[in-house]
Amino acid sequence: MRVQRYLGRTNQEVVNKVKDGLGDDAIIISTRKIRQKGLKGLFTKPLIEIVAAADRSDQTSKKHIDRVEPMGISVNRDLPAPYDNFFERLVEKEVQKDIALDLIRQSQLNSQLQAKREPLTLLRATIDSYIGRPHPIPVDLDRQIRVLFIGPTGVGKTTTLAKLAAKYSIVHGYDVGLVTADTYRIGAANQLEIYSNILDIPLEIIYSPREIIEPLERFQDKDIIFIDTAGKSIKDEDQPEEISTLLQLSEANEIFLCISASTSYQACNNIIKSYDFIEEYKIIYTKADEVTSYGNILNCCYLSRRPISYMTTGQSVPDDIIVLEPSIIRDDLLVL
Ligand SMILES: Nc1nc2c(ncn2[C@@H]2O[C@H](COP(=O)(O)OP(=O)(O)OP(=O)(O)O)[C@@H](O)[C@H]2O)c(=O)[nH]1
Ligand SMILES: [Mg+2]
Repeated sequence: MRVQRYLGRTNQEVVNKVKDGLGDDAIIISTRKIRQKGLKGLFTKPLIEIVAAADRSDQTSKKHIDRVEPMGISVNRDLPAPYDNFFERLVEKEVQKDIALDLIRQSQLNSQLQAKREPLTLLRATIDSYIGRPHPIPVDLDRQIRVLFIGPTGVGKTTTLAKLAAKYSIVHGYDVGLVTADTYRIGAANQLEIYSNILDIPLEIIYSPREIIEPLERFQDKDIIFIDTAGKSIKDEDQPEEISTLLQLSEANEIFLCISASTSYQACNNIIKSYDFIEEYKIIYTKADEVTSYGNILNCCYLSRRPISYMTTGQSVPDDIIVLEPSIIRDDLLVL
């Protein structure tokens, strides 16, 4: 993938430069207006900057673009056909209006570059690029993996953990250990104990984040350790410190934030903000079987800018979990 930055006075001028530089198959990654620095900038029109990328399979050093940053522009909502219909459809599927517009504007810009492609094809590609590739736990493990589950109360953390623990132990044949740090709710540890007995996987219970050290020592020969945490309200002020301590002491290398697929735009915004203190995590969208469209998942992807991983589709352990390919969301949003 070759990535280039182009500047010009008008959109059309910059798009032409992109075409000349990267060819007709380039895709626009971001666009923004920039002002020149100093006094001169106050008296001159801002320039348009477009960053675009093109596949260059002949290149030895490839920069892998995993996901595209949304443009974050607001526009005139007077859209030409067929984009006006796409806009209506996305909004009907609960995509936030500003996000739907952003997607459409990005697709329109790309249509200036790739005139041969259908608008629907361009919109599909734009949605995919906003969602990004999924990052599930690797199947080929070459070292011990420690997987930590976090998220609001009742979203399905423990059930999702049990699904993945069952898959990695039964299907992939790995030696698995379970730790639960959830001793807040009566019966919480018991819930995981039941899975531990059924799956014949050992479980350790800890009563404070600092107690994680010993179970990890006992599990030092395990291939993969799943760590469950208590669901917390985003208003809980102790949460960042507790999770940070657990993260630090457990040296977790896979962190999954579970968010319900029905989470509204505003609620998702609040959740994402409350977990901002974590440098790297991936999102699992749970309870997808309980929603009629995946618009809120797209909203959340847009807001979080974090990688996606899995989607859970029911209560059954271990069956109701899939790797979340962007096409699953995109096809739902674009089907009438
Ligand atoms: N419909 C549906 N229900 C689910 C799914 N995943 C979990 N559940 C149900 O959601 C409820 C809560 O699941 P838990 O796994 O206990 O959720 P949790 O996030 O661990 O809850 P706390 O630990 O209390 O914060 C249970 O009744 C699960 O069976 C799913 O994908 N679809
Ligand atoms: Mg739980």
